[in-house]
Amino acid sequence: MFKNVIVRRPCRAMVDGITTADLGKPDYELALRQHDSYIEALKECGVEVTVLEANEEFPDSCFVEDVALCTKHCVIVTRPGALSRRKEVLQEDMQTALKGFFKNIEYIKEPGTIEAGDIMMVGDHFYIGLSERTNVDGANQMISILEKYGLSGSVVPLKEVLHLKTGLSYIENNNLLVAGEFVLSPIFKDFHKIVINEDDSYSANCIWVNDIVLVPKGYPTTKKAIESFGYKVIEVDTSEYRKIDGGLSCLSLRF
Ligand code: CIR
Repeated sequence: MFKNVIVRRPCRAMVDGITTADLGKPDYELALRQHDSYIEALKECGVEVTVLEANEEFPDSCFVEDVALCTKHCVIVTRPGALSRRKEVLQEDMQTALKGFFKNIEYIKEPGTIEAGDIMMVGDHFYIGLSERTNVDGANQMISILEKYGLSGSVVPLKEVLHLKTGLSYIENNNLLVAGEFVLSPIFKDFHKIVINEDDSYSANCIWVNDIVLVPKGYPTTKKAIESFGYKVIEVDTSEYRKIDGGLSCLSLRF
């Protein structure tokens, strides 16, 4: 169960966020309204939502998922691989929020890089994608820290996706949403897989919050497949975040 969520309001500079999507610039006003709906949906899942103010210094700073890994026993502050995002982890309000929730705070150090969008939690185990943002040193530091707290981690080399969770979401009860390069991967063979077809691959990024699954709006096949497993689904429109390669998981820290 999750009790808390941290989000950060998108800043105006989000329109210049890092992107490979080729879908045009986000509409800032619409992005704000979508963020409101995202927060409402999270509240429906029974969590307490901490909302940090927008920070114009960092265009991608609404994607708070990447700056920290929250576990049962500690929080690990990352070291983003994207240079324009590296100092996002130092934002004072984020540090203060994390310190308010966690007694144990750990940090990934140079030359390690890691963004927590590359990390998928399955119980006490954490799968870590090796990507353009997350290097071997960052992953190894993360695994050592996890082990110190009785948790474990393992690496997953990525080929195409930005982050591990761009193509994978664990929705508990051994159920895993999978798209693209992960569909046939032997690493995930023991999960019950819900395969997302190529055209809908954006919807492989969903979040489980206390037995409710948040699904991006506009993917009825994915929604039905998840509902058929007995989950309640809430759709949230993330069209403006998609334009800068972001999805549902990227927009929050859940713990
Ligand atoms: C970036 O490229 O860093 C942002 N435009 C998107 C970050 C998405 N975050 C995530 O998948 N956890």
